Amino acid sequence: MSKRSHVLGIVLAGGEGKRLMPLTADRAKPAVPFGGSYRLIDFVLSNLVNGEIDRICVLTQYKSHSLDRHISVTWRMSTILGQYVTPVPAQQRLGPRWYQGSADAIHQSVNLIHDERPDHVIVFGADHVYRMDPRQMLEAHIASGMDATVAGIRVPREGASAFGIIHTSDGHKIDAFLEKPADPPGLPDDPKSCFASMGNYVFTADALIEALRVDADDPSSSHDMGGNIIPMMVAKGAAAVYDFAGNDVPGSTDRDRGYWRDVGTLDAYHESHMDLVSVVPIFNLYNDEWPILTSHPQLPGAKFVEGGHARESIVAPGSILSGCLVDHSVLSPGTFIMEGAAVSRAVVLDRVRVGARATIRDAILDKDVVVRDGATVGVDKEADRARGFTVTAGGITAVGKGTVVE
Ligand code: ADQ
Repeated sequence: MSKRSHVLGIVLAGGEGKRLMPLTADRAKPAVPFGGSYRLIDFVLSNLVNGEIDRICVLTQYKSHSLDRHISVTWRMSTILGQYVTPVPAQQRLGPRWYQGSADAIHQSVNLIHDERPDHVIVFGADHVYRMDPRQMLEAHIASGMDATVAGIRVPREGASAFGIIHTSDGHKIDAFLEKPADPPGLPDDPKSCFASMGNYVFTADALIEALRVDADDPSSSHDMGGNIIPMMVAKGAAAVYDFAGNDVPGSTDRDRGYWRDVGTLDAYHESHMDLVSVVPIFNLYNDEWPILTSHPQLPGAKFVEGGHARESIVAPGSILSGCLVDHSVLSPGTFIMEGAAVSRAVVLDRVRVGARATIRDAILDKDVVVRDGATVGVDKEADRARGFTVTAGGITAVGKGTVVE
């Protein structure tokens, strides 16, 4: 058996994604569309599959219908070759309850690890936009001899309380791990930055199984990977950090090497779309040495008529831009925009209709939104709120699926 068959990939895809409402009103966060043609989960699955990790269980839970369908349709691999990507819904194997936290999700699915008998288990989150070669982290883990390795990245201290914060004095062994501390300590060499956990882990399989068992018996635990399992392993002196800055993905540009975004909020979601459309993109989707994979709908190419044009934008197939101007925007498949409409800094999901002379600015329009002729979104934030749209702290207006904007 080849070495890679001893690794099992587990993708945690059961998060609710409350802060992405209304995009997560009826789909799980990892199923949220991204970048015109993708779903968020395509990034982690592409990283694993490009890195030859090809036995992958995706643990799903909330509103998982569109996620399950996407995984089954897009990512089903060859069982003959022993490759698979399987959605595993919450099974209530250990009683009539849903998963409590991410560690409980793995514990309830521990039979998958027993069945596969891997030496190592790679546990990655499903909510991030990035490229990463997991083999490089796996090699570092094996070389360290530790039970667990946590991927870490420097992030600005402001906002770092959303993350697990890693303290290491030798750049290798984790001395302390604080899950989402209110006031995260800065780094000695850069007080304005923190070393954050990316929520991506590599475990020695036996050590993970044992830690999950101990955690399951602890009534005071919230059964969370970042909150409980990693701190338990750190306390044993058995956890190392893997510095993401050293991960070298084939075909990366100087600009996008080390790019990683947690798109957990609407502002972060909008901002990371803007990273795609700049002339020299901060995140480059056009890297064919490490492709971001998905299935594309059977649609004709985008069409531009009556002087309709787009600049610094991604326009997905099946779209028609008629006599309008689209600027710094990402349009998903089947977007129709009519004469005289102006769309700027917008993220538009599938099959949206924007009527003649409408104005869309700093906005996210979910699937099947219809903007009537002459209507506006994002121009008057008070009016947006009054109409029941979500307006973020960063001034982005989000309009929920199927809304008709008069
Ligand atoms: P969060 O992302 O806030 O922090 P969590 O909500 O547990 O942690 O989500 C982690 C991953 O697990 C996500 O992909 C989510 O979809 C999934 N998930 C959550 N609950 C689940 C459940 N019950 N069943 C299955 N999957 C579930 C984590 C770490 C931090 C780290 C950040 C980085 O805890 O330490 O800094 O990720 O974004």
